[in-house]
Amino acid sequence: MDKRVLTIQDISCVGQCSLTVALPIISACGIETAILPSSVLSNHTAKGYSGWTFCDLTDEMPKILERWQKENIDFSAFYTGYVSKSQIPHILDIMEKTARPNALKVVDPAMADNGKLYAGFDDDFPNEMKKLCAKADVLIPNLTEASLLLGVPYVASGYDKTYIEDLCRGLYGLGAKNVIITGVSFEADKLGCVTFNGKDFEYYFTQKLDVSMHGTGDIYASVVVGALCRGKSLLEAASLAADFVVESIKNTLGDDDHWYGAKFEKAIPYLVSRLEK
Ligand code: PXL
Repeated sequence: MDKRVLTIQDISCVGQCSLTVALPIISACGIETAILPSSVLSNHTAKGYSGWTFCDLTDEMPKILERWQKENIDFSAFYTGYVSKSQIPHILDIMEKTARPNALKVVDPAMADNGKLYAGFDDDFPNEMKKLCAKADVLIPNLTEASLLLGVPYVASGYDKTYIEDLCRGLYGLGAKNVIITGVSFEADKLGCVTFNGKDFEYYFTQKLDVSMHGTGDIYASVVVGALCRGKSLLEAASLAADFVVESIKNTLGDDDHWYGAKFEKAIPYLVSRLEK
């Protein structure tokens, strides 16, 4: 039977993040992708737009689950992103009731960046998110999310390997079987990630481009999901995702009209060719 991923995150109608990124990327990896929208927003809530609409879809979750159970619909992998606090118990229920044997659970605790929670998330959100992280086969936080989950101060730069590896151990201690922390940088011109499986740490770095683009965390996690479903190892998936984000950013640089996200679409042929290798 072919694999089928369920991804649970918001639809930001415009802005190249969450489902408008996950669906095309995982599909381009050759994997059937089902969606459960957690909310519908006119656009993302990050810097640039002056406001947004927000429609919460929590109440739909148990109704959709009930239908899926009647239809015997099940999934070989789950990938969760931007969700609200009240949805976490529903998501745990959905994972429990619709998982095929050995289903993969990838959790991006999408809630914060650059030292701050996203607009609309309260200070208690990381505590609730920990419950989802505890079930993750692969947990993919950025440095801000890692420090919020562990209740330790966020350090923007100047940290060392001990700091990063302690974060990994802490996240593993929450229950996640594997951890990928993104946005790790020890040298001014290099940016990358670390993977930890409870035993070994592995690092992968790319050139650091001097820009921060919205949605790159979602692009990264989507490639990890697609690559893992294609049988790649954790480090292969983590490094392909990093390279794909760099390609997407390079396609966007210099276009001042395109401030709201990264042009990942133009890098899809690169992704597909790397997956064939
Ligand atoms: O990329 C994470 C994300 C997802 N969805 C919405 C967001 C953000 C980040 O700001 O605003 C609606």
